[in-house]
Amino acid sequence: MKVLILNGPNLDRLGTREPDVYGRTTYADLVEMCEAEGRDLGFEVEVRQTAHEGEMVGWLHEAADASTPVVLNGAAWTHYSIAVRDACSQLTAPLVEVHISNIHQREEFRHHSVISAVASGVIVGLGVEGYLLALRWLSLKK
Ligand code: CA2
Repeated sequence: MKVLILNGPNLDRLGTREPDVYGRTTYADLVEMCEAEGRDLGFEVEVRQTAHEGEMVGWLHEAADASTPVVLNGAAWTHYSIAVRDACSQLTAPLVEVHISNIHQREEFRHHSVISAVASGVIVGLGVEGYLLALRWLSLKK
């Protein structure tokens, strides 16, 4: 079974700055970790990142049409993109929203997610391991 791991703007900069907030794992490391976890769980995992909202919406439509489970870190879009939320609400398989940092301990504008209400579940503040936990939860739903 395929799982799409979709990442929003700036997540490709992981490991290059703000290590106190996001840790030292690079985006390339994250991709490798997710692919390895996926292999162990018997998933075909594809990790993507974009700073283009329309591209993200297109990927979510692709997942909706193929009933592919999604792990989504919408990054800044989490807090304001109704377009991303509306695309998420059309998904036909589970959606796990992941945030590396604990958005509730940070600036007030990060406390609200427009995605959470349409997600199956949310993992926040557990670092990049949150992605791996999301994959494990999805493996229980197979
Ligand atoms: O904690 C998360 O995973 C966030 O989704 C990350 C977003 C932020 O806007 C959300 O509020 C919470 C930011 C992604 C940018 O990540 C960087 C990592 C390292 C260096 C620069 C940016």
